Formats: sequence, structure tokens, C-alpha cells
Amino acid sequence: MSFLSQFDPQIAELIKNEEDRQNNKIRLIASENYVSEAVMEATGSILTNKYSEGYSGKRYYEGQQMIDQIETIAIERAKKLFGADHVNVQPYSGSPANLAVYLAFINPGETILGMALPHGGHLTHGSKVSISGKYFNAVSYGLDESTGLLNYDTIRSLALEHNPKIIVAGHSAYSRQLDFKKFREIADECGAILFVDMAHFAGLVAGGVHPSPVPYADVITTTTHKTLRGPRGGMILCKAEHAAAIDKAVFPGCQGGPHNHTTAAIAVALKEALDPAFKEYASQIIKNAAALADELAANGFNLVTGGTENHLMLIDLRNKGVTGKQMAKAMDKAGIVCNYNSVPNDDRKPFDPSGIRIGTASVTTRGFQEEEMKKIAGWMTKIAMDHDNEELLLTIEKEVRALCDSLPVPKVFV
Ligand code: DSN
Repeated sequence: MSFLSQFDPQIAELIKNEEDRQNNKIRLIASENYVSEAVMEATGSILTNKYSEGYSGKRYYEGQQMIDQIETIAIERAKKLFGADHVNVQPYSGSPANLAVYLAFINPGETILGMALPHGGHLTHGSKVSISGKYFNAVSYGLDESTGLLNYDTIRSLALEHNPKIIVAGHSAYSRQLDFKKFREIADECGAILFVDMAHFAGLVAGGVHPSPVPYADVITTTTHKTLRGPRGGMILCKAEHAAAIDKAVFPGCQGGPHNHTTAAIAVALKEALDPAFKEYASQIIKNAAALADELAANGFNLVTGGTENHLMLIDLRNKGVTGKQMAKAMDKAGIVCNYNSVPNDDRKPFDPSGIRIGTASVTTRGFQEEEMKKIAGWMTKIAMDHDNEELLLTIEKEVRALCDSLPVPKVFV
């Protein structure tokens, strides 16, 4: 970053410090990852200088000789990776992608049925504070109180009662795989569009370790930077019959010009995801999450849903005498980063809830395996018991740093 360091040393230094933070900490935020240097180079390229409203071959600005090819390559790679009929790679991220889906299929005031935010859904699945809950009549389903799992009979009853135009299947904090076939049957019964938001588990689908929603869903959105391990961006996959509606909803419906530097970086990340090495990565994410969940449960942590089948877990800390915020802040001091998270039927407010959410996508990228998961669970157990013991946190921080030094973040994945 020689030019940046010279012109704006203040920002350059902050970026360098953030790089050190990412290298020296155990990053357990379930939605984060590390990208390769190849993805980083595409992201930081001169493609950021170009505007290209429209789609390949049908742009409103000239000079698209290279951009058209780049966008087409990204689309073709995504279609191949997921087996989708049609892909739009222009959404700026997951929330704009979800907004475009609503615009494509429903009018303000019409009904959507999605997972409640405190139960693991996303803001854009109908939360009252989001446009999805303000502009549409959002009805929510949650987790069954007795099992902590989704109850498809309850979802079906809600669907038949409220007749949603769209059913949203997807989450940002549910540690189980979704039954897309059941969602499809429910959507068919009430004539709804089945919209799957696979942002969290897209990389697991790509790696063949999670069922694919593609055969069942009308439309699927994803971010590209979580388990899929690409740049910050979004994609929409859909059946051929919805292609025109989706493209129109993205541009000109929700967005102007696509971020071409991101499109190129998505193409690079998809090339990585098409490599056999990605399957091993995805499989290790799941093994690591299972190992971490087992060890945490053995140490008395209460996992919502009782375990995990994907990359993440939600921990209800109410039996540990520590709030989510206290735990997350203490973990951060000890070099282990997570986010605090509401848990089902939480009696605390979202800014200081009763739980934390953790995931294994980032640590798996840096080569952590089951053995390291045991160490993390051990540290978390000590922290939960004594979260305001500064000396303990400092000791753990040194151990965490030594572990991170022994497994540095790779720059090349394939
Ligand atoms: N903020 C993301 C997450 O952490 O799951 C979802 O948008």
C-alpha cells in the first residue's frame, strides 16, 4: 500500500492495524471469512473506475468490452457451481438482493412469511425495523419452544392462515439444515413464491456438504463473503421463468451501476469454489463446527437447537450467569471475536441479549481443525466462569496469539 501510506498514512495505518487484528485473533463471527490475495487484487482493481448500467450486451454506457466479459464469466461460473438456470451477480450485497426479490414478486402491503429475527431470521425477512417489515405485511415463524427447532407443521399452518405471496426460508443464526422440500410443499399449497436466502450456507452448498435449495426454490439470494469466501457482494439465482423479473428488479428497480471490481472478485472466488480444494474446506467447516459444539456442550454451554449441522451455533448463556455482551467483550479481550445475539424468547434487549453466535468459516480458512476447536471451547469455558478477570483474559490472549502465529492466514487457497 505504498501510495496510500504516502498520501493518507492515517488510513493506511488503520488498515494495517486491522490486518494485524485479523491475523492475530480467532475470528468466530459466523458471517465473516478471509479472502485470497487473488480475490483481494480483483477487489482493489481499476474496475472500480467503470460504470456499466444494464447487462452484458445491453448497457446504457459505452466502453463495456471488458466488463461484459467479466460479468458473463462470473454468471457462468455461478451457474455451474450451483446448477442454477439464471444468475444475477449485480446486487451490492445480501440486503439489496433480498429487496430486489420483493420488488420482483410483490407489492407494498402484501404478505411475506419469514423467520423471526430473534429466532435466527435476518432483518430483511420481515423484521419491523427493516423495509421488509415496514412495506410488507410480515408474518413470522420461529423455533418450536420444546425442541428449539423449526416446526414445519407450524410454518404450514401460518402459511395457510395468512396466504403469503412469498415464503422466505433462510437464516443468519439457525444451526440446522433446512428442509427445502417441505418448504416447497408448503409454498405450493398456498401458491407462494419460495425464496431461499442461503447467504450463510452458500459455501456449504457449493462444497456439497449442505442440501441445495436450487431444485426447490423459485429464487435464491446469497451474499458472496460468508462461507462462500468471496468479496463483499450479492447474487440472485432463479428459475429461468423468473429471470427477466429478477434482472429488472435489480437494475433499474433497486440499483444503478454494478460494482465491477466486486463482480470480478466474485468471478475469482467462484473459480476457487469450483476447485476440488473447496470441497475439503467446506467439509472441514462442518467438522470443526461439530467438534466445537460437542466440546462446548460437554462444558455446560446451552446450544440453541441442541447442536449444529452447519457452520454456526447460537449459545444461550442464561445458565452461565453472563450476558451475551459481557461474554463477547471478555472474549474479544482474550483475542476471540464473536457477536452477541438474541436467543429465542430472550428477555433481554438486542443490544445486550442473552446469547452469542459463533461460526467456523474463518478459522477453517486459516487451517484450524478439531484440535484447535477443543482449545477454543476450553478458553470460552474459562471466560464464561470468570469474565471480568483481566489477568485471565490477558493470559488467554497470549495463548490465542501463539496459536494464530502457528497457523497464519494463507494468501492462496487453491
Ligand atoms: N450481518 C450478517 C450476519 O452477521 O449474519 C447478515 O447480514
